[in-house]
Amino acid sequence: MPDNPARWLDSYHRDGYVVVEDILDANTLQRLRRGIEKITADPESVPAHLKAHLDFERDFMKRRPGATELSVQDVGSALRNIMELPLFDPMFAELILYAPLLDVLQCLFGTPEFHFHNYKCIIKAPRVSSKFVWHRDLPYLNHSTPNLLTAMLCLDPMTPENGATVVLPSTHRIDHAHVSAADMDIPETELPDVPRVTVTCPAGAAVLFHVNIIHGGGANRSDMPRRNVIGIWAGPDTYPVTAARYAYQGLMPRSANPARQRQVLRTFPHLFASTPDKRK
Ligand SMILES: O=C(O)CCC(=O)C(=O)O
Repeated sequence: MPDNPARWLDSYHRDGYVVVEDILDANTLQRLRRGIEKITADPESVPAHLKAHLDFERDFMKRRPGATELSVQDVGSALRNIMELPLFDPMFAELILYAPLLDVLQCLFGTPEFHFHNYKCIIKAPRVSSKFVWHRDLPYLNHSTPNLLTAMLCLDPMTPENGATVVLPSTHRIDHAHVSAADMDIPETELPDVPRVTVTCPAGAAVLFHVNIIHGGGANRSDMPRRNVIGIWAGPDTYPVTAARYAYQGLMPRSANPARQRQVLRTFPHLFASTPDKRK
C-alpha cells in the first residue's frame, strides 16, 4: 500500500482533503488516458445515447455567458465533462474495483461498508477550458447525510498553469443544515477568509476531498491537458434523496456482507472467473 494511512486520515479530517501519489500504476494510467482520448478525439461521432452524457465547452458558454473571453469558434468541440464514464467502456466500470483507491477510501470512511455513486471525467482541454466556480459538491449530490467524498484520479500532472483544483482547507467543517443550493456557486466576495491552496500533483495521484470543502479552479491556457477521472463515494447509511441514479450506483466493492459480495461477483463475473462463488 503506498504512503501512510495515518497521514491520509489526519489531512482529510483537518484540511478536508488529501493527496495520495502513485495510486494509478503505469499500465492503468495509460489505459485510462487512452479510454478518455478515444472519446475526446472525436466527440461528435459518439453514439446519440452516449452523447447525452457529454458536456461541451460551447454548451457551458451558452449556460454561462461571459464566463470566458473565448468564442464558440475558439473552443470548437472541446469537452468539459463526460458523465457516466462506465457506460462508455467497461474499463471505467471495472475501475470501481481498483484496489489501491479502495484502500484509501476504506481508510477515510473508517469501514469497508461504503458504496459507489458515479464516475465522470472533468477535462480541462489545452488552451480553451474555462474556470470552475467556487462551490461545494454536496448540494448537487442531494444525499441524506454529508458522509460522501470526491476521489479524483489525475491522468495528467495538475499545475497552476493547466487549471489545478484550488481548495479552501477546513471549509468542509460545516453543519449539514447550513449547506444550501447557494453553495453550488459561491461569489468571490462571500468566500471564508482562509488561505487558498492550489493542489499540484503528478499524474497518477489521487486527490480525495470531503464533499463540503469549498473548491474551484482556473482555466487551462497551457498546452497541456488536465483530465481527472472523478468518483463520488458514499459512506454507510447515506442515500440519495432525488430520482437521479447512475450506472453501477450502490455497488459496495469492499463490503463484508455476502449479499453485497455476490452482487459485485455477478456484476463483474469475468474478473472473478477463478473465484468459486460459494454464496450462490
Ligand atoms: O476537476 C476539478 O478540478 C474539480 C471538479 C469539480 O469541482 C466538480 O466536478 O464539481
